[in-house]
Amino acid sequence: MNYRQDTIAAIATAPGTGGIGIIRLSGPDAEAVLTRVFAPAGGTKPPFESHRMIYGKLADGGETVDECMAVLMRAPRSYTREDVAEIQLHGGNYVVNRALELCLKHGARLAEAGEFTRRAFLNGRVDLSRAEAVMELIAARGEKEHRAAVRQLNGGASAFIRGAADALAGLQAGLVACIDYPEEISDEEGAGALKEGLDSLTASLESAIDEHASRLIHQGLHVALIGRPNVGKSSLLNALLGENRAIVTNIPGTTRDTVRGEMTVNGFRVILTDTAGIHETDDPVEKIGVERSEQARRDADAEMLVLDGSEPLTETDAELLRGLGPSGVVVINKTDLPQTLTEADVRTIQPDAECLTVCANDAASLAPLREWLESYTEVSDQMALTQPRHLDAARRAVSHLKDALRTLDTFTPDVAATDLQAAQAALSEITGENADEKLLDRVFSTFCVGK
Ligand SMILES: Nc1nc2c(ncn2[C@@H]2O[C@H](COP(=O)(O)OP(=O)(O)OP(=O)(O)O)[C@@H](O)[C@H]2O)c(=O)[nH]1
Ligand SMILES: [Mg+2]
Repeated sequence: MNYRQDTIAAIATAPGTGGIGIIRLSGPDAEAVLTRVFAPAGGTKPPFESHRMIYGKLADGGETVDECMAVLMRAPRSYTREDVAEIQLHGGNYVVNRALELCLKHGARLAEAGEFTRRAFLNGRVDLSRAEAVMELIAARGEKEHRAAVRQLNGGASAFIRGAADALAGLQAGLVACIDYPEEISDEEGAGALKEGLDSLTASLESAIDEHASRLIHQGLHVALIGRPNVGKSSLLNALLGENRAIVTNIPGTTRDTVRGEMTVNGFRVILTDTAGIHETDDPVEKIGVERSEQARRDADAEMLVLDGSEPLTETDAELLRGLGPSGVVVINKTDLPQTLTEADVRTIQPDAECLTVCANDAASLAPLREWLESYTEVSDQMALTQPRHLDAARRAVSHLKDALRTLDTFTPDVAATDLQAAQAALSEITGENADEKLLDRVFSTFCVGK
């Protein structure tokens, strides 16, 4: 999409019926379009006073469409730094869509996804990382997602990347001096200082790439409850969620398909997946259920392997224990019954596994399980780079910096210069400096229309 100087319009509020619905216009004709569709009450005449809400009527020819409020925000004191008008209507589907049609009929063009924010970016109001933060803020479902978005919106990631880009520019200048004045700076001496600088820049970027926080923010923590039939997986799911999500009976094989539930831990979403008990079966439906359990186990970030403390360890238990990864926890359930399975049995197969004992019928006994989930959702308060696109660009920058370090070892500074340029290009993708249309299309296509 090419950036155009025309006037765009869109419904800025969510679809459906609400208290109010807002139409937003941006561009050189925002005021002209507003004047054509909106008649202020009390004799107010255009030109409208900037940033002042006025009451009036939205009219299509002689027909009143709605009584509404309108505000004009003259450039550059607006979201897009262009003239922006907003019309606040009664939030019915019909009224809002009719108002939009009216604006389109009177000279505006329907905005594309993210086009208002794209204009804010192109007019230099926000950099790309801050523009993306607007969308992250809208999408935030929990406290931590919200906090990360606000940090990004306040320029946290941008400031960090600009600092890194400045440091890199300094290193590039040093390298150019090495190339241009080889007689003044011996290669070895120059390369030594450069390498130190590259090392510290690489380390600072690597420590800012927070994969774990990024995944927690964008996907939440996915935990699968795994075990043979009747050990109490569904009971544990229900107890952790505090609701009767999955069916519980004393009949083995009660859960036949995966059942999901969400809870919040440390401000992050935790998605628990209860699964069908894993066992050998010829029943075709049960077979599919067991396959789904195994798939859920593979897809999850972490696994709760549930065992029944009131029964001896079975071959299926042992096999599941052998397959337990480092992100798994063993949960010995039914501790209210006489115990025939102990932690020592688990240790014979998985000597280092974390092992918790609980009783699904006793909420207080689940505290260690909740603590385990909490430890999994701990992140640094800084959360420097968490946006997937930023992580990808920062990772590429790090890889180019490492290439440069290797080339410096072979005293080929001109090759290193190319690596540093590539690193600089990757960093500037984050803030959007010199961003090409393709990158902007990719970023803004994820936005909603009207933002
Ligand atoms: N005494 C006692 N019974 C429990 C406990 N947890 C679960 N149960 C009982 O064990 C039986 C099986 O529980 P479920 O939660 O359905 O077990 P499941 O692992 O989901 O079983 P499937 O869906 O068949 O794989 C039910 O009768 C539960 O009431 C517990 O901690 N103590
Ligand atoms: Mg079950």
